[in-house]
Amino acid sequence: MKLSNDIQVEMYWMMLLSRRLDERAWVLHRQGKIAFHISGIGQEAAQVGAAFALRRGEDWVTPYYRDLALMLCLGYTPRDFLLALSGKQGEPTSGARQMPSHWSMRKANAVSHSAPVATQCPHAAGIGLAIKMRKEDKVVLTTLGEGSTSQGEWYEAVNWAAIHHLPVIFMVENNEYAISVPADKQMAVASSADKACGMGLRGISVDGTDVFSVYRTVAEAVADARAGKGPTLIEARMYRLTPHSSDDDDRTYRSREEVEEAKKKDPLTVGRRILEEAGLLNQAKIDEMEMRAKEMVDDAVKFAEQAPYPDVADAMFPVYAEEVRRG
Ligand SMILES: Cc1ncc(C[n+]2csc(CCOP(=O)(O)OP(=O)(O)O)c2C)c(N)n1
Ligand SMILES: [Mg+2]
Repeated sequence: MKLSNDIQVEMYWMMLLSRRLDERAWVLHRQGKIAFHISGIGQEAAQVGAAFALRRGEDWVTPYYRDLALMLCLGYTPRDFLLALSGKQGEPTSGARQMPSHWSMRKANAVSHSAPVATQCPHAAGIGLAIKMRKEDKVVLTTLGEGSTSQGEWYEAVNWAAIHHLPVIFMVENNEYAISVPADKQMAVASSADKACGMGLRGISVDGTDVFSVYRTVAEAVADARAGKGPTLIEARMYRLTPHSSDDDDRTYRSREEVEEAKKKDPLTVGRRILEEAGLLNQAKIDEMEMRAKEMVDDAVKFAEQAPYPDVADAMFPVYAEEVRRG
């Protein structure tokens, strides 16, 4: 479970790349070049920490819409993301039919989710059951927001996974809001992890702004799942630093002071401090990473700009397809 120095720096890099890509999506939206963006800014540490605790490509993931950093760790590329944002041909998750950020990736065992929140959780429980029945050495990670833990699907999935000791990790990315609804109007307990005791599984709350704390917590849950000890519910605490989506104005329900205060616990700042104190990161290295990220984001934007839109005739596939074409 000990992370090498190189891996620790790589984890910071993944957070940084995700952040710069996400920021560019906001710019493109405000320029009128893309129609919609839903952001993962502020949630990168939880996503990268969790991804690095998996055997990527072997384990299964049923993610949710904020998981850009998680998906990048699984092999999704900036070009893939820009194709999705632009609705262009070649977009790998659905050929540009889905909304952006409804991730899926066959080679990464990442399963697409639908727009109703928490529906990815029963999928995870089902995959967990299949893994158990086939006696495979695999686990499933599913993620969701704290607001989504009010959903029936979530309770059903967690209950089922707990009863049958399924190898599932439920990671709640508690960013304090469900659009305009604050967490204390969503649940009467202080943490979504407290809900675990009513369903008979372990519940752990972790600082979701510290990539390494999340890594350790998820790695332990993964080890338990592989050892047949069943599921774990993890709540990663963080703050949604942007509005809910490009169509939301968060000034109507929270103060600027509150948002500014939360920026002190920006996952990039937290990660940078830890790595600098360990002597693993310095300004020169960060400058190099920033340059690399900018090049990759610029390249992705150009690539998507030049890509054609999907063929109109393709709109009927796969709804009316006679054969299943595999992408
Ligand atoms: C069943 C359902 N109800 C309402 C919505 C509209 N909706 C989309 S995202 C969202 C907020 C979810 O909040 P949370 O689970 O905390 O995730 P976050 O967006 O904060 O990451 C809502 C209400 C939906 N997609 N599905
Ligand atoms: Mg939320």
